[in-house]
Amino acid sequence: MFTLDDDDKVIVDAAREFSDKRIAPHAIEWDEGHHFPKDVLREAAEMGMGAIYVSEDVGGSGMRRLDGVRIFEQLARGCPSVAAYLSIHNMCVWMIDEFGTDEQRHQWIPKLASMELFASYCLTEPGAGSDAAALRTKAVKEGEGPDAEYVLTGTKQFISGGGQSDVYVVMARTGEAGAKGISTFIVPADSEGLSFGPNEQKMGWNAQPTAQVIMEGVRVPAANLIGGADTGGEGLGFTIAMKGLNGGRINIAACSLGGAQQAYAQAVAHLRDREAFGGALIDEPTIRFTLAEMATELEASRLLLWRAAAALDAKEPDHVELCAMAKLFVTDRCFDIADRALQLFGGYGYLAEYGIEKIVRDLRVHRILEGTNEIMRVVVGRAVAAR
Ligand code: FAD
Ligand code: 2MC
Repeated sequence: MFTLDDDDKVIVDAAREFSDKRIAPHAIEWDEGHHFPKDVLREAAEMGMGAIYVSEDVGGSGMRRLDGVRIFEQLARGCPSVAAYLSIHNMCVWMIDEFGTDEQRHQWIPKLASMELFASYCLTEPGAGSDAAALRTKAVKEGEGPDAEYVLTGTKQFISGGGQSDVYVVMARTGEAGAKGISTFIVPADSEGLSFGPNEQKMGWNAQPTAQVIMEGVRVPAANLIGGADTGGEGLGFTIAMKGLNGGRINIAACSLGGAQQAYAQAVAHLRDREAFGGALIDEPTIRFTLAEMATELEASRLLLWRAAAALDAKEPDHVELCAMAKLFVTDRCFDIADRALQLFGGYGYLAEYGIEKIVRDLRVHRILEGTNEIMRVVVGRAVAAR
């Protein structure tokens, strides 16, 4: 697991080359113009990155989580925001693959894998963020048999891809209060009663939209309940959402790692060239100490991330807390690395044209979303206390 074999290298090199050629050269411009590069994401999907760890019989790439985090690290070297949207899309596709009926898998996944359709994950609400099991969006079943429908009413907050995605994977309440009363639905963008808030103005993550998803009596066929209406899909939604997030959390961490690795590499190059006090700044001992710490933390981040991804692949009993540990450690450390890279750039680090301040802005939100880093401490703390 610690070194890449020839097959691993092919995957990582392909992702790196794609990132270098198709993402990195445009990242600053996309950030400034708030441009969501759907065409480039579709090119990534042509290479198998639309459904990385999804079954091959429905068009997925059949790769491992370990491959996934390595791919997202490379893509995020080009742009953390674009890579992160792709990671959320992948999370949604995996949820349909893992928990959907065969009919749902065949109906939705081929078009999601090719990214003819884009997907968004809808858990958070204005009144329920960290306490996700308190969500209030309602789904009421009407009718029975093949004509049965669910009617969804409620608002989802901060939805990545909101307004631009074609498919919304929505967690809604079909039963009692708490986690056990939640179910997961596939809601197509053109459903009557579905609308979107304005694109939120954000500190970073500008190369993908974030918007409210508003459901006012949205009707979906009962066949859109993930897991199936006839086979007990009702009530499984919270578990489906959380299992999706285990993988989502390591993918977001991988996006932090890629951004930090890029900021670090640019800082090293800058310090080699930058002369002060009669020599190159990289020869200043305190600057070398800083770089040594950054390099060590990057390596430690990568190790924990790969460890968590391998644990998820193997469904090891402690994979939930390992994914939470990786999300907590990697997103915190890598934000700090990017911030130190900015400092090492001096005033140039603060200018948009070098791309470092963009990385800092993009990585900041990784400590908040897919479960805040305080919630990661809650998850790890519960596991520690239960031992
Ligand atoms: P709150 O839950 O109100 O938390 C406020 C503060 O209290 C935080 O610091 C939190 O850590 C702390 N806190 C809460 N509970 C505890 C506790 N028990 N112990 C200690 N501290 C605690 N959601 C989606 O469903 N889909 C998306 O696609 C999506 N994309 C997003 C994109 C962006 C750009 C952003 C900013 C958010 C996105 N989110 C998305 C929402 C994100 O997951 C939530 O913002 C996050 O889970 C926190 O919820 P909240 O904002 O309601 O904060
Ligand atoms: N993996 C698998 N199952 C899980 C799980 C996980 N990570 N977390 C919880 N569960 C299960 C848990 O085992 C329990 O099942 P059972 O009753 O069968 O034992 C059930 O879910 C309920 O769990 P809890 O009793 O722990 O629920 P609680 O309400 O106490 O809190 C908490 C759970 C705080 C961990 C959860 O609400 C949480 O993760 N909150 C953060 C929300 C979040 O991550 N939002 C991200 C939105 S997406 C996003 O930001 C994007 C950018 C896409």
